Amino acid sequence: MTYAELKELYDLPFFDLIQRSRRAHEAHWPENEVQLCTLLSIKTGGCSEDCSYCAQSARYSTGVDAGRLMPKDEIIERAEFAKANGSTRFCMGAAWKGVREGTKRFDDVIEIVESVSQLGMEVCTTLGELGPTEAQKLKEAGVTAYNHNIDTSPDHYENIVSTHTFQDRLNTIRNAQDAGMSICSGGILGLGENNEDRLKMLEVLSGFNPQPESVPINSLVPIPGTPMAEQQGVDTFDVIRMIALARIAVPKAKVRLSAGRTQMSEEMQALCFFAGANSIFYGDKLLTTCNPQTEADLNLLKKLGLSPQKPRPEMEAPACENERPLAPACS
Ligand code: SAM
Ligand code: DTB
Ligand code: SF4
Repeated sequence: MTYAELKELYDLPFFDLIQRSRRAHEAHWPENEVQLCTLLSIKTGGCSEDCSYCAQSARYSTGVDAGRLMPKDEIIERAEFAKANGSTRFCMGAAWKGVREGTKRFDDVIEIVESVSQLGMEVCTTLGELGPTEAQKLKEAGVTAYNHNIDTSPDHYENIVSTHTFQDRLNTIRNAQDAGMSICSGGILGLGENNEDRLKMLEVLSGFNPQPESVPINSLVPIPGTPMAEQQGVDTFDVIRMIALARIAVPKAKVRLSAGRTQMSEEMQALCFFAGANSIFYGDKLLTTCNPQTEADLNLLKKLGLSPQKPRPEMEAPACENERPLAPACS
């Protein structure tokens, strides 16, 4: 969808917008299901990048120490626990600029993915930049989806990160798609962006070919010590509008209500589900920050008559729909 189309929808009265997104939601996701995804930080902190929102950048004093890659056995144990608790996707995150073939770190990750992929959950990784070879190897090892967020608009990106570019993010996404992995890509609300930036972010996401399999919408968790520590929270209705727009712009994607849920009321989350969210991170920790307790999440789903989505471990990447380019080039 173009910026102009998104803007027209954004300017609708709130109820008109969520009525439209509800229709798109029901057309593609009639089952009243919510996907439960468990996140695990397999390598925490000490990252060379300067993403100004991130607790794990070595540039800021956030109290998050640099750790080593978690041993495989421990990761498998956590993945089995996640599966036993109803998660159908296991997402492993590493605080790296990226991974390179021929390094011990990459060989270790490949071994971990091979083992986790035997457990019958969708396997997602988020390891930073990938080249074509790394993407191919991860796909062969069993990664179903690669998470790489564009985070904000092309124009605003340089205000939040200086150690890599928006185009670098697009290149990794292209490499992951070319290797046959599904893409999980979304962004963060509350990075000092304006409405235009938010809509331009969605324009880029909806222009991917194929479109992302999932779109995480994170609300900034302000981390003391980072340049974003004092950012104002985003208005509740703006978050819901973005969920609604994501549902309309990328109708077949899972729209994941991601970071920031501990600050959201049950009523707000219910409106997000109504407007088109159908996935959450499940488990009491995200990467370094808190997430709602699992029991609270299960209770909320029950109260709303929603059920956890059934597993689809064989998930294939969506096919390209035509010869459109990946996304508008950065200017
Ligand atoms: N290093 C990898 C990367 O940059 O893609 C993977 C890990 S990174 C922490 C994954 C994503 O988490 C970021 O792209 C960002 O969208 C989200 N994130 C990180 N810190 C956050 C925060 N404080 N609040 C909200 N979302 C955050
Ligand atoms: C995504 O979009 N959000 C998740 C996951 N992908 C990797 C990460 C949220 C991190 C929130 C801050 C923290 O826990 O450090
Ligand atoms: Fe590193 Fe990813 Fe955090 Fe950026 S978002 S500092 S790349 S871990």
